Amino acid sequence: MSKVAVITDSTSYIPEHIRSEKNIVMIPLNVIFDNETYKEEAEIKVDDFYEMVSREEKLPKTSQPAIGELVELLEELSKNYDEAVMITLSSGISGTYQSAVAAGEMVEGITLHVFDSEISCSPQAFYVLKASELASKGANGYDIMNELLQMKSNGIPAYFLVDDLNHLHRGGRLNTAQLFVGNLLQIKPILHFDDKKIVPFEKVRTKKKALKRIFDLMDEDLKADERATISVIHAKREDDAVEIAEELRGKFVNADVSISYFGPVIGTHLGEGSLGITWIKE
Ligand code: MYR
Repeated sequence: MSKVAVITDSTSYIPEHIRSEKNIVMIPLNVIFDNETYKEEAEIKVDDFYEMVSREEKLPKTSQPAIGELVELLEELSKNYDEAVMITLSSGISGTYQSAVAAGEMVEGITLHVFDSEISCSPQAFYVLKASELASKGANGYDIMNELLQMKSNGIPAYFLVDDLNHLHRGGRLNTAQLFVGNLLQIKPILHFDDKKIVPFEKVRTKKKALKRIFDLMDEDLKADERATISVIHAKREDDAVEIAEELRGKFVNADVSISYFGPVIGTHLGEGSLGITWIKE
């Protein structure tokens, strides 16, 4: 039986205790404040990050893990595993996927399968948790990849809102035309991923209306008694996230509703105040 390691990059924001319980290996992306580089989740935690953003004059930048770190990780894993499945954030917003593929080609003694989640954060975590469940049951890398591809083709709805579109534009993850329309019409677009990239899903005028629209989309997709996993994601808006999660628990009585966060790397590009909702049917 092939022994398979499951690797995620840090942007799935799976809490440390769950990673260690489920034997999930994490490789961090970096945030850079004025030439000082921090590995998120390891050297800078989410609360310290938002505190630093409010203190520092210059806004932070981000970077993918260095190929050397990926190579080192794979060499280490090759001592105990035959294969590894690595689930990355979307290749349309980060070079992490490409670097992982390159690292996999450089290391002998372990076969690396790299899965492009085409998204990030909690929806990426859904794939990671599935991969770890399958690996623990003895599935090989190809079977795990096929299962993840099936999940992708079933679709994982995910919508998010930002207070200020300029963060996404400044980091090159939203094009100028989209920024212009949003700012000119003072619109708070509901954003989502299409073909690996961030695009407006619908143009709505207020955050309240945007949340109502996302709730409507959930009603169309999920029956009130359906079993599902729902995640409410926030960038330093815990009170809002708690309120939304409570409302969702009341609406979808058999759903497992939890709260996650936009950590340092994703928070750099979305900005404080962002909110997201994603769900997956059982
Ligand atoms: C890098 O420097 O390689 C990381 C770039 C990360 C870009 C993040 C853009 C925002 C992603 C939002 C995800 C929302 C998922 C619900």
